[in-house]
Amino acid sequence: MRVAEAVGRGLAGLGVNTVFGVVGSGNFHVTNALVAGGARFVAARHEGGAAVMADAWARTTGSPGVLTVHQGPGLTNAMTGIAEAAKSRTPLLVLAAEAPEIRSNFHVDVAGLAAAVGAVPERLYSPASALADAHRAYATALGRRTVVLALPLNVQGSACEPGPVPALRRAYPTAPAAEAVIALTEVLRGARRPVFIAGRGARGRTAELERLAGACGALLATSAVAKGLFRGSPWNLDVSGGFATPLAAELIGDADVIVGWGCSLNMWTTRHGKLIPPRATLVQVDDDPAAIGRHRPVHLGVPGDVAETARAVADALGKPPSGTPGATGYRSAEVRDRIAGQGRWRDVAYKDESGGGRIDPRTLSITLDDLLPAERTVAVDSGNFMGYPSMFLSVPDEAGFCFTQAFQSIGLGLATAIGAAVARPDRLAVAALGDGGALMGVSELETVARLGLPMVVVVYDDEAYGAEVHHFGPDGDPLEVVRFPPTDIAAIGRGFGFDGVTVRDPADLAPVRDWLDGPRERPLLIDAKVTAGHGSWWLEEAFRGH
Ligand SMILES: Cc1ncc(C[n+]2csc(CCOP(=O)(O)OP(=O)(O)O)c2C)c(N)n1
Ligand SMILES: [Mg+2]
Repeated sequence: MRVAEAVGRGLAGLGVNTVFGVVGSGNFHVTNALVAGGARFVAARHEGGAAVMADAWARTTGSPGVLTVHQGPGLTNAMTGIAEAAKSRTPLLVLAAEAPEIRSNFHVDVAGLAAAVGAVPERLYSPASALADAHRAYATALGRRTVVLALPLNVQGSACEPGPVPALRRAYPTAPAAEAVIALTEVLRGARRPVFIAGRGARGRTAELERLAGACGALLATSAVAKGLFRGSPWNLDVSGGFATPLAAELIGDADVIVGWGCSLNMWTTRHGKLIPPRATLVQVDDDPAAIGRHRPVHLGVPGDVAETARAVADALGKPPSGTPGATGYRSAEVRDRIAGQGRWRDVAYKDESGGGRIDPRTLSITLDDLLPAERTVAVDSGNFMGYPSMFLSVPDEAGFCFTQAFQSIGLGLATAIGAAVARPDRLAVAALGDGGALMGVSELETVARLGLPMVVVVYDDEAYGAEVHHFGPDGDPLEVVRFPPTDIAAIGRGFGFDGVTVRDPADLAPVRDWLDGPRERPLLIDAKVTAGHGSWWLEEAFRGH
């Protein structure tokens, strides 16, 4: 058997069941071997899309994503998606064919490219070691790393004897140190207004965090990537950071203890530190000790798995002695009523600026929130518009929001929705894009139609790179380079096999209701011509980091 086939079958034997990619000569055999081993291959139209689909699939399922690309341009096309995955610590294995001969037109420095964007370079070193090499690469990916495995063409084509697939050593959760548990218990026992901010490392650990939060009276918030984690709790403040509601910002700003759980507490989650009150005790719990204090100094760092730490501290807290403030903490009837009344962005009054053939993006988002089924997965691209869907569209849980924004690249939103849709076919995928990001990633509209995904693509179309318009417009700079003539994106959608609707007014959304009523045979593209009178406050915040 050739190495390419042995590696593909070996990976399928490790449980790889879904693979994204674009196939050329260098990854043809390994991809077919994965398929022969039982995996589903999802063909994208651009490797940038394929990489993001694999990333989003991994985020949504919790299992490592797998991407396969052709040598040279196949890998360079995928680099933006690989960078996003690496920055997000997505478990992702990239099978990158490699032309090892320097005189080959396809030759690039695969390991150098991987390292340059923070991915882990790996390699099939020889026919004899190939299976063990692939196995090691997959195990590294399982530990929440993005791994680029170079598959040199000469090694791929050599014969090898496939041995048995060794069992994977899974990374087990790390228990927190006893002293750290005592220290965090003391902090929470003395807390009067504790707030938990949960990040991606807390996904799937809602029950343990809610139990501990109940025991110490903490309010609950998440970073943007973990939106939905505390859905349904009366103490849920939703997202902390640029997307926080005025009420969430006020209550977090009044906290005396803030605990980040599997959350980096970066500039976005803390509004460049402004959301963290200077007198608050800041704690960070993370299973990666290197993540603790990386973005902000903390008073107490607890290396350990989120669920194990929350369980241990809840046990240690026990029943609070009666009359101690820790018994109710921040959870007063008044706070609960305020969250119930003002806890969502749609509860915040605004002046509808729709008119003149353009719809206010807030009105658009609120109307869609009412129309779309609750069982949805929302994926959001980058740009000035990005806060509207992120803030106004509710999601069923943390798997219902896929936010590939660590690299702040535009053009990833559609592929994100595709990867999430493949992972969760039971949910309606909603891709929220700007016109710039939509047209950058446009080739994957064909993938949506070909796969028969019942997706809704909403384009917040201001006929501009709105982020740049609003960033530089106030300074009086010329804006011709970031403005575009009107484009009929609904017609483009129809060309790819979508139903296409142009929306200039809330009444134009009636066909969306009809589409949702069924049979949803074709995906739906909504080209919403949105008002663009002013920029968004969350982007001003994000630009501070540039
Ligand atoms: C790949 C990439 N190129 C350029 C940028 C710079 N950029 C940030 S936002 C933006 C505009 C996006 O336009 P659009 O998708 O229409 O969203 P809008 O800002 O208009 O709401 C651009 C060009 C980027 N973030 N990523
Ligand atoms: Mg735009």
